[in-house]
Amino acid sequence: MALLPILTAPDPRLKQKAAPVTTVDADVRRLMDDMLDTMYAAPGIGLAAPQVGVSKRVLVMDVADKGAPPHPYRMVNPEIIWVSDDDMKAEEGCLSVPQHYADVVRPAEVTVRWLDETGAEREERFSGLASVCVQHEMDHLDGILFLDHLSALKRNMILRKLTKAKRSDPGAAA
Ligand code: GNR
Ligand code: NI
Repeated sequence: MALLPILTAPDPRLKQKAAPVTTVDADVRRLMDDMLDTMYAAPGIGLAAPQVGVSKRVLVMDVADKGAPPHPYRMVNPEIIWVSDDDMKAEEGCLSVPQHYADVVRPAEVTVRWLDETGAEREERFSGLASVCVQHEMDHLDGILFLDHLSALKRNMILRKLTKAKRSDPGAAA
């Protein structure tokens, strides 16, 4: 069990495109376990490796209802292989954009293909909150934050507040 520090915007490491994983080895498995510990502790429903300063195409998520058994996903090199024609709008937050929330429009459903923790290929169609979450996490792998889906006016307003918050409490941001 290890908790990793979560980077907050603005941080250049959150803007970088992460590199594919070449082998799903013990190090990658430990990274995903540590990311799940960090995500549950936050608490959050998803976490992408760039948020903990690791520039690899790795994400974890668990959108199970509170009280229901946990249902963690560990995804390596995920790819969206199908998107629905219809869109959905949902309010999003981000552990790297603390205390700010905004509506984002995305495809309502997506099919994702990835490697699991054993290196096996998996594929699943997601809808609802799971669809929002997996798209939000995959954006992180390409250096995209939910802020980048907003108008420049809204984005810059939030970024200015985050910069100010960091200046008055630099320890709050890793
Ligand atoms: O915990 C999280 N909640 C959330 C809510 C709505 C849409 C997306 C998310 S993901 C977020 C955790 C996070 O920042 N993952 O990158
Ligand atoms: Ni996020």
